[in-house]
Amino acid sequence: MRPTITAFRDSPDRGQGLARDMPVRWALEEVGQPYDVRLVTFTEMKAAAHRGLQPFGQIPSYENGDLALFESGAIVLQIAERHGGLLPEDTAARARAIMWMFAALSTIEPPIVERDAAILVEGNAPWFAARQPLLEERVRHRLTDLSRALGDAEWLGPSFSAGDLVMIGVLRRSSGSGLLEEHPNLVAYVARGEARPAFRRAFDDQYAVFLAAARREEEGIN
Ligand code: GTB
Repeated sequence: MRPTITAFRDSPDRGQGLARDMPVRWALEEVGQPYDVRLVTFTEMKAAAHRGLQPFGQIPSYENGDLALFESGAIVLQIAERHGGLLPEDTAARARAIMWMFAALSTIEPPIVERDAAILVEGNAPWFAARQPLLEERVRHRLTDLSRALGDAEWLGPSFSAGDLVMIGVLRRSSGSGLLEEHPNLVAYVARGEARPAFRRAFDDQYAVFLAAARREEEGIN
């Protein structure tokens, strides 16, 4: 059975691989599972048919036979549990890899997203300049602790796992902000993830979607 995922037809990240179909694509590539992608417009995402799969009208969703899932973290976990290679066999090591997936999504990502959102939507607000250092400090605090936890290790556990895949996906959102760059070990960690052939294949596939969208834009086609 070949799973189908959904992704933006016109991604606002313009090919940077920051939308959340990216960790799902990457996980599928890591385990060698071919998949189909259904591209959706913003209008389609908010329609009842898509909300039947993703109640919040967002991407990604995942369908495989009778199973339909949303939430990129849950989808990556499902892929990792269904196939070998992304979670250790040892029970305790497996639990720790899953713990890092949660840490990425519930401890590291929220301050990163909050800062990004403020830059995007509050840039002209009178409180923006006063609030920005606070938001930056929250990100810095988390990245400093993560940097210490990673230390000189290659990955968060004994070998690359779904925990690293999700964590690197989250950290990529901070690349170029100057905050990630305060921690050379995190920059190198992200680069190691990005150098994996499975990451490259996933990135190139989502980039091809961006190129098609850019071509349509150039030709004035919706
Ligand atoms: N918790 C959910 C998950 O992990 O699956 C969150 C899903 C989600 O945020 N999806 C976003 C979405 O569908 C796209 S990825 N948004 C449309 C909406 O809510 O109406 C988030 C995202 C969007 C854009 C960029 N970017 O431009 O850089 C990066 C990430």
